[in-house]
Amino acid sequence: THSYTKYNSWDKIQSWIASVSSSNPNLISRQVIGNTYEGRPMNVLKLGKKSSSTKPAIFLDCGIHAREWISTAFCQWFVKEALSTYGSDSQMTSLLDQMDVFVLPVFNIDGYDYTHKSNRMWRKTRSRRSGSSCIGADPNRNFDAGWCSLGASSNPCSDTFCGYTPESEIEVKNVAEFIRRNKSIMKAYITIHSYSQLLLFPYSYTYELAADHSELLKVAEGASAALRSLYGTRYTSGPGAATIYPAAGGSDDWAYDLGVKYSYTFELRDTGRYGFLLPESQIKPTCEETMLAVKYIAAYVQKNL
Ligand code: 0X9
Ligand code: ZN
Ligand code: ZN
Repeated sequence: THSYTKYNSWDKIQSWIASVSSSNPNLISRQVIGNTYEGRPMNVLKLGKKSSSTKPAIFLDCGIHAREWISTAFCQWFVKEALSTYGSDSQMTSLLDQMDVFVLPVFNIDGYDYTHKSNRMWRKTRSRRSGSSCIGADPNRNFDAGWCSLGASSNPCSDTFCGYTPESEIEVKNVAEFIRRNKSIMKAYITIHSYSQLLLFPYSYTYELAADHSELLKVAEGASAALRSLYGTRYTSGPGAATIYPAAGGSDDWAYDLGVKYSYTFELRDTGRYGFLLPESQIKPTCEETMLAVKYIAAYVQKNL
């Protein structure tokens, strides 16, 4: 059975998606944005008070990389907290009254399922192409943002394989199409990864600073301070290229260049002791502190609509 403090299998997450999305029709609905390579439906949950007019929105995704299980746990936590604190937490209430939050609980479902059944350290998608026996591409190298120019590999066997063309991975195409279709309402893009305790923003495909660099940095530092206030967990903020490494084709850079100004990549706990194998006992504290950072960004976006 599904638990917010465990790493749930895809099957459990899938039935959770069905039940949570029918639990409160005034606050949550779901839509399928396409299927994965292996045919699994990609559900996006829309959180927000039902309204007759179209609301500005935030897009949040988890599980771009298969082995980063704490990421996937966070999206489930976010949905739970949104539903359970709407009406009592003034910030969540005001956020969901004014905006919609689109949550993609697992971006790379095929890969995630594979990490549960075969190889815990799998990162990429599970797509195949004739001519190579190697499987999958790195979804966070497959977006159309300086594609495959830097920090990505054109070798299909590499863990950072950029794919055969931008958006060659159907999961990337489905998300990109959804965000393009909803471009006029998308005010923020937040993507959750692990690990290293970083809050990154564009760019990663170049060392050049983004036009909105100082504002993005200011908001990231505010969000990191909010996160740290709970348990003292320290995060470093900065542009991807200079803060972690240069790497082209990422979703954050792509969303930013599309016009979604507040574009952030979280790298959750820890700093390497457990790495991708973060114990389940850390799910709750990690998610609770991360909520504060995500809510900080959301509040800033809301205030500046
Ligand atoms: O390399 C990545 O895709 C991310 N780190 S991870 O360890 N989770 O794989 C960092 C992504 C930063 N943003 C871009 N490179 N665009
Ligand atoms: Zn990642
Ligand atoms: Zn809570």
